[in-house]
Amino acid sequence: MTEQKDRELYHWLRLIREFEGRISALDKQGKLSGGVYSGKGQEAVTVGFCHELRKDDWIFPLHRDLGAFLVKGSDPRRLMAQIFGRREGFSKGKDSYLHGGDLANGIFGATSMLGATLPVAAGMAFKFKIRKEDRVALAFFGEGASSRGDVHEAMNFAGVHKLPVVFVCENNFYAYSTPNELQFAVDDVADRAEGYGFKGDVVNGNDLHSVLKVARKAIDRARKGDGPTLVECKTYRYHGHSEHDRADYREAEEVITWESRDPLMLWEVYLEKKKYDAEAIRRETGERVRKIVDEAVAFAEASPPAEGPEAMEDLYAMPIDTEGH
Ligand SMILES: Cc1ncc(C[n+]2csc(CCOP(=O)(O)OP(=O)(O)O)c2C)c(N)n1
Repeated sequence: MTEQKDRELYHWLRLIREFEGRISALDKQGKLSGGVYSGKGQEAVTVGFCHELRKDDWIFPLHRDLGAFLVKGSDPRRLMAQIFGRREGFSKGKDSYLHGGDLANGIFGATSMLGATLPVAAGMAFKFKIRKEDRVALAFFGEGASSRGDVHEAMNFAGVHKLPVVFVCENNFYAYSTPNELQFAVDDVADRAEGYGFKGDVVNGNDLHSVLKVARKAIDRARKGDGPTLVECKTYRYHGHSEHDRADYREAEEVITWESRDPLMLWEVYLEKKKYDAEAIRRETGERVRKIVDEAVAFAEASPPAEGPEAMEDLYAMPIDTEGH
């Protein structure tokens, strides 16, 4: 890869970390309403997959995939306004982070029912196939969500129709406090792909190089019409399930072990080994992402909340007028 590309990928990793770090701090200051679900530690997954997508592809992120919005092209200022629940956010002040999609950038909003977006992703991929468009739908979900019936239906349907969809399981070892051994009886979630008639891959989700390689293959396969892939990324969330969860169900050693596999640190080692001026890249990137996040917070804080009557807007689709009226 070129130095420019290596720097660009580092920029995304750092921007997500800075953005989420700021949200955690704002939450502690009582400035946000609604839950905050930090993906700190999982950045290489969203960067690796979203970086390989085209603008006209669609993603279906869940509660811990805020980074996917940034890499797929959302304006950081509008994303922050969404998190503040302000009028300039995607939901125009009617919701916090969780359910806001950014339709102009091909990002479908999450639903509270985990896994319920996967059949929608399969449906969108079905549309692409019917229209003979070489576009891809990509759905993120946790290993906890993988136990839902919707997930089975989506994968089965996608396998039968060989749809251009990529299913990305972020296995961070805990669904809230439920560990893997109480979640599924197979070795890997990816083992299930065989039962649906398509390929399953397991990848180190903290190593951006590995994620990029698998992501490219899965996305190319979908785009070429060779059907779905289930990719399981083994990764770890440093924070608790949400900011109020101290995550006492984990051993300190386990957390430390994973922090020593930090995706940003690994990429910094790579930049050094490539003999770039890693120190300068680190400094310049840090300054740039801090500025982006400062501006996003200032924009969000200046954005007004919605007025009462606006609560009734955008609730229903306009009826389709078949009579030409
Ligand atoms: C169907 C459903 N069951 C339970 C919940 C409550 N809940 C929200 S997040 C969560 C943990 C999900 O774990 P996982 O899917 O592994 O994703 P992670 O939070 O680890 O990223 C639970 C149980 C929910 N939102 N939807």
